[in-house]
Amino acid sequence: MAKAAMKGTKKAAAKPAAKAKATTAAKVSAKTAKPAAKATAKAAPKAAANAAPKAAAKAAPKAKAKSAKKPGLKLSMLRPSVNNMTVRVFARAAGFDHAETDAWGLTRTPEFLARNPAHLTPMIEDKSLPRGVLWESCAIMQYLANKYGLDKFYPKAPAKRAMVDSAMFYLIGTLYPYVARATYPALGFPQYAGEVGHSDAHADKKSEAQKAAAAAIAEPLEVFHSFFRDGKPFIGGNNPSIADIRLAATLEFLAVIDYELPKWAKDYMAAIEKKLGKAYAEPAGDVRGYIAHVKAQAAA
Ligand SMILES: N[C@@H](CCC(=O)N[C@@H](CS)C(=O)NCC(=O)O)C(=O)O
Repeated sequence: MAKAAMKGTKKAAAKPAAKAKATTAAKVSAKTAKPAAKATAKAAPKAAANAAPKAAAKAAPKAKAKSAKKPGLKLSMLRPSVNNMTVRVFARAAGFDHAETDAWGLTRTPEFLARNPAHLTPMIEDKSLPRGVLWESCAIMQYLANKYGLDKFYPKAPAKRAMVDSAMFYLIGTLYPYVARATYPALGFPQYAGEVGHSDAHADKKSEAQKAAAAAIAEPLEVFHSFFRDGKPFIGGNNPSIADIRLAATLEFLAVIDYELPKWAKDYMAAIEKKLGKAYAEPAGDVRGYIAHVKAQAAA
């Protein structure tokens, strides 16, 4: 979404601190904090990631003091966005020591554009990346899961990983455009160029297009349930994968149009929130706060 469309919405969704430190200690820190692991995640990420502490200890005995350090992460984000919510949830659930910078009003500044010509958030900064930054929520989660060996969120086995990848590509390429067309008008976000909602068409035509998009959501939704979950609690099995985080966050937007989610989807979202706790609830609160704000405005 473009920043212009989000003007006046910041207060509703924003929390007082522009920079937030994640407090959740999770998998990453647990792995790197093992007493016998003398290598830091930075110095020997694979060793730390694969929990091969003894080998790592021999390889890098001097790094002991740093072993309890959680990986740092610089994340630029916008609070009302579910694309951003996805990475914010993941960063908390995976236990990164991350600093969030609210990019409100900054995405089109020359400084931001020089680093990220797509002007999109979420964006992470990481010196080991060829261009120093990375955007696209799914690519960010894949990269961080690869780098730190977060197999719980992104399985290593090629077949299992392929299902997670397929679910995420399907979401970004098929479900999300429907969700955007159905919800962006109500959220006050601009529609994509070339679409009815973005054109000078009569309001009736725009409303028709919005309704058609909302009606189209049911099919991919059912595919996530019957094909990707396939009787399991989550796409990832017994634990939410990065595809589950991406899906649950996306579905949050549907509340703005009072979309009647099937029971399984409501239960699924509740199960993710229960499993991830504050890691999910906190970023979700920003999106929900924004939705409550636009709904209150529409009702006034
Ligand atoms: N497919 C991308 C979408 C990212 C996106 O649309 N970001 C919007 C917020 S929802 C943004 O940063 N807009 C700011 C701008 O365009 O200036 C993802 O999943 O990360």
